Amino acid sequence: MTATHCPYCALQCAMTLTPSAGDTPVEIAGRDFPTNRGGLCRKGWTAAELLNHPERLSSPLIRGDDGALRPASWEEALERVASGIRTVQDRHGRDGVGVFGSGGLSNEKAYLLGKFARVALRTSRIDYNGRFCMSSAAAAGNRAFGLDRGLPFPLADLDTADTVLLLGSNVAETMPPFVQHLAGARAAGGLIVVDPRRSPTALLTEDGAGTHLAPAPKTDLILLLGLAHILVNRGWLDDSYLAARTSGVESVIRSVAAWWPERVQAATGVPADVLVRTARRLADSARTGSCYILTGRGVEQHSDGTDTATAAINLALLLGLPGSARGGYGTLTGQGNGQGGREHGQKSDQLPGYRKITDPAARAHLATVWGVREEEIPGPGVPAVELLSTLGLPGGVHALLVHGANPAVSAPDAAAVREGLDRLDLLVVCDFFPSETARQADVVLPVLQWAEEEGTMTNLEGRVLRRRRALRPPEGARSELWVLHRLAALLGVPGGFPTEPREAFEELRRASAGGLADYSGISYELLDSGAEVHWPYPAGGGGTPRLFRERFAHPDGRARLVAVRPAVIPDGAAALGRDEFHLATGRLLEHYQSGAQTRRVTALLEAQPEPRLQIHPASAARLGIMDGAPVRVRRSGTGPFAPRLLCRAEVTTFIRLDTVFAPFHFADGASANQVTEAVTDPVSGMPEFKTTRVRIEPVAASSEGVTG
Ligand SMILES: Nc1nc2c(c(=O)[nH]1)N[C@H]1C(S)=C(S)[C@@H](COP(=O)(O)OP(=O)(O)OC[C@H]3O[C@@H](n4cnc5c(=O)[nH]c(N)nc54)[C@H](O)[C@@H]3O)O[C@H]1N2
Ligand SMILES: Nc1nc2c(c(=O)[nH]1)N[C@H]1C(S)=C(S)[C@@H](COP(=O)(O)OP(=O)(O)OC[C@H]3O[C@@H](n4cnc5c(=O)[nH]c(N)nc54)[C@H](O)[C@@H]3O)O[C@H]1N2
Ligand code: SF4
Ligand SMILES: [Mo]
Repeated sequence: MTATHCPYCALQCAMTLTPSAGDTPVEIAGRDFPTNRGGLCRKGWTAAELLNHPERLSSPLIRGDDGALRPASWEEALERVASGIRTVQDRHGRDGVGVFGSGGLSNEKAYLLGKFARVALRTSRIDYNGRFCMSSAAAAGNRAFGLDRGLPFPLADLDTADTVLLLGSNVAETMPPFVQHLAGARAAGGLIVVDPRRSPTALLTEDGAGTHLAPAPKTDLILLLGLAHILVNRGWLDDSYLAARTSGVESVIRSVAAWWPERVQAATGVPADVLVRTARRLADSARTGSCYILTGRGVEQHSDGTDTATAAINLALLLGLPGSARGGYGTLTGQGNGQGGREHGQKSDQLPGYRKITDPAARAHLATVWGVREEEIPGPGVPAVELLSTLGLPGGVHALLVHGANPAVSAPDAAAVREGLDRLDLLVVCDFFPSETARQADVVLPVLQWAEEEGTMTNLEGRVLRRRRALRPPEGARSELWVLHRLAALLGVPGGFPTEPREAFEELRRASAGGLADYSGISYELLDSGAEVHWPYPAGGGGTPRLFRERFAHPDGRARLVAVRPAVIPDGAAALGRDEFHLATGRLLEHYQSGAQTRRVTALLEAQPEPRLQIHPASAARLGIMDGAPVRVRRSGTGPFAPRLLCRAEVTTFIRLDTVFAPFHFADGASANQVTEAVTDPVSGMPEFKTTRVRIEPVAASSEGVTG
């Protein structure tokens, strides 16, 4: 029996794997752990089916002259990659090669991938799918606290909360075992869910358990300014905390002055009296109980996501919560290693230990650890959406290495990304399944799955944990560390790329030492001893389950309130043209991300075989759309040949009249990212997945099929 963790989301539910003689090589059982307490969701329970799946890649593939992918030896495939990289770099310079990483990679892989880009490829062009996921909340956290760790406290602290304000997060589907940590707040009637949909999480507020606020999409910033306005006006601020622990409060007080409740009601649709009641609840709880404010992708994946997360942090600071024993602010990290993945150097502007690549001291430290000259380390690159927009174009990237992402499905304006991937001289994809991105590749390299290798992950609480090997990998697949090691050697960098995860972790410890995300006191032995390990964990010190208790991470020790303002002030429904809707995209319980994994699990695909567009009955009736009927969704203002999302309608009262919702887990014409736009937040580079203006048409049954 092997004790490990789920391959999917950032809750990193603990599980045991027991060898099995049945259809799957192991049997999965939940294991007691602070985040899941033995519980697993449907994705976790069924994860073993992918280990011996018939579509599992077991040999490298190379695109032949006939245009088809054919099996090849590792030697031939790696030589093809290395020579392709050399050709592109000769022609276009070092930055002609790009790397696209992932918050799904273990800490060891993420670290060595960043090092591979900077030391073996010497390219600045590396970024990762976490840019789609955590970048706005990370930017806001860095700005306010001087440090970004999703939850600066253990998840179990939520258990004692009597009030939890959950903005743009649907944990009932995205992290089902999380819901048990909301039991206290629900029992106290204090779960407040902010979501334009009556999502399964919003339903948890029913029967006296709390309140559901359903603002128009992308009006959360105004909603938060409105709540802050009420706190200020009623004198419900924690003045002594603000004086002792923060700076910038005056400018925030001024900036919320104009957001009186009736004005906020007009912009968001949330009634003024509900706003006042919500503010009172937060203030009472912060004073006498325990109050948490949490954000998810619903408020972060907008072009103003950093400012919206900042407004949520400001609200928490006005209430005196961050770093106190009476509550806090946190963002719910998404991918399995979404936290660790953003600490070890996959970000275009970052070096390991959450260091800035422009900081001379950081560069000098890494130059020593890596045994290179400081000036050999490239400068900052460009964030993911920009990187993907340059594929195959002059001055852009002409070869791309993809590790742990499926941007052909998950990137905004995915059809344009697929065209860019086609323009590349060389696309190399490491995966264990023929994902949509892998299908476009010139070389596909089959790597190991979670239960076949050792490693560490860092969950949404900044808790570092061990992933353990329970199975022998299939013949033909190789570990990603081995791939990087071999490729580096072929590129003339024979040393410095260990193939053993433990050795990679030892180097990561040194690389992170002294950085914000300091792992230097953590070892495999420590993790295996069952110790609770939260970073920062400096050598010779201890871990940090609760951050900011004494001071924030800015040099003056204070948290910064930063005044933020909405860029555009929507005028209620008038912001939309006639027959226009806000398309919000997001998740279903059964599928994970681009669906590359979960669309291959029988029970999950049977439960959710295709996307459905949630639309309100009144809107559907106006457009002549019946429940279950095929519809075509197109971005407003696009021409007749622009990409469309084709799916069936799900007519439901659980959504606002002006909003429709589609999951993004499906491919090709059923991909929601056919319609989303590559618009990004100016601070973080986070794409706006959560609002696109669309028009919807019923599809005559005979004119076009609906794909699943
Ligand atoms: N089942 C499942 N679980 C997952 C994942 C998965 O793919 N599938 N992925 C993991 C990852 S990487 C992530 S990042 C997390 C994401 O976890 P969540 O953030 O919980 O997931 P989403 O469905 O993207 O968005 C949450 C909610 O935001 C709402 N929303 C949309 N627009 C707005 C808005 O303008 N304002 C507000 N207030 N709400 C809005 C949507 O209606 C939706 O219910 O989930 C993780 N867990
Ligand atoms: N419209 C819309 N689009 C979105 C979002 C949204 O809410 N709406 N959410 C965004 C968010 S938050 C995220 S996080 C992204 C994620 O989107 P993607 O980056 O596409 O994520 P996955 O589908 O998890 O893709 C992971 C791929 O890597 C493979 N893989 C898994 N583990 C490993 C590994 O260790 N090594 C290697 N080499 N491969 C591995 C899997 O088989 C899979 O093919 O999608 C974003 N896209
Ligand atoms: S909640 Fe996340 S970590 Fe837990 S079982 Fe489900 S997918 Fe896995
Ligand atoms: Mo994510």
